[in-house]
Amino acid sequence: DESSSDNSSDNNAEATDGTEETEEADSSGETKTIRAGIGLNEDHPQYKGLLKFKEIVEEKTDGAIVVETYASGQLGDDRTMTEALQLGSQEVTIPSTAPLANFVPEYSIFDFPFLFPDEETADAVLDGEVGQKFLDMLEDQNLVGLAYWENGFRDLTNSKREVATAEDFEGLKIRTMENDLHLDAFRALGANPTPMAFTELFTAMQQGTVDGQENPVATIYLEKFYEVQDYVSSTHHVYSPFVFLMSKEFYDGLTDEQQTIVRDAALEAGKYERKLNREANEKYVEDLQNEGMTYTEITPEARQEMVDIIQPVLDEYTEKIGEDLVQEVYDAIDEASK
Ligand code: TF8
Repeated sequence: DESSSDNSSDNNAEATDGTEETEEADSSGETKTIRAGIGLNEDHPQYKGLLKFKEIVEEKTDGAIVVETYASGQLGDDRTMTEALQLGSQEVTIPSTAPLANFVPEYSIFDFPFLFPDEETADAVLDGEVGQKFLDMLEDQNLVGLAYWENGFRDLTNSKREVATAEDFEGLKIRTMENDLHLDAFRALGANPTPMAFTELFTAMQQGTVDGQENPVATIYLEKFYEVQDYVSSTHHVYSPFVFLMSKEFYDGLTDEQQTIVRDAALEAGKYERKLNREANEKYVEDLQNEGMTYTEITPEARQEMVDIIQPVLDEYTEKIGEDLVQEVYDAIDEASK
């Protein structure tokens, strides 16, 4: 709902986990406070992963660092919270890579449809050299990327009709993340895409401003999209990583030991979050059907037709991102898939 997403200063936002503001302690420099904001609600593995991060950091630093967690877009959406980190008015957020392409254009590669064949390959590439190369690109944006977490394989939902083939996209008003590649790919499929922050999405579907959207089934179920959407298709068209971001100003102000603690905590909590996210996927599909949604399997032939239609868009973005870097990612995927 609108109220929870308004950008009230965090002095008014009540930390989701109830942690009291430690304003006075900060000024004396005894404790450091991490204001960690995410877009999804407390039921989502993204929040459970954040609580795990909080637990590890507060325990390992013996309370020298306190983590306040703000869920459900209380501090803003992916882009505005990332900007808050750049300004130093917030310390942690965990956006999808798609909106990060507005800060580092090369991040659009992660939204190449059908790039990662499965989660294991995604883990191997993201947690390896190539993944680290993309995290390093965040440094000159005043951001530190500490780890990749998992949003997941994205599926299409809409309130108009079953979508089983590329033709079925024709004319559908689809909300996309704020990412030019997503817009161009859905245009190529004949849809009518609109970029929109996640915090505005539920209302837009409720009011019929958009016919549909695309997100992993965890989000579709846990954010109750079944209340405003009738159809879901197993398009699995993009694997979305999350990036655990920390403001560079805050990170640089930590001791070497504290930097190691927050980095290791982000990695460990990320593995926990990926596990939670994956183990419930089948269940979410069943839950969505139980809530009345029609689930449409996309056949390999139908998926191949979508790939062929979108290919010219990928060729264009390969130019923009740089042939060599794109090839490096594909080589890492081939290597990991062996
Ligand atoms: C989207 C994304 C978001 C996530 C979350 C807000 O559709 O998938 O759900 O980035 O952090 O905007």
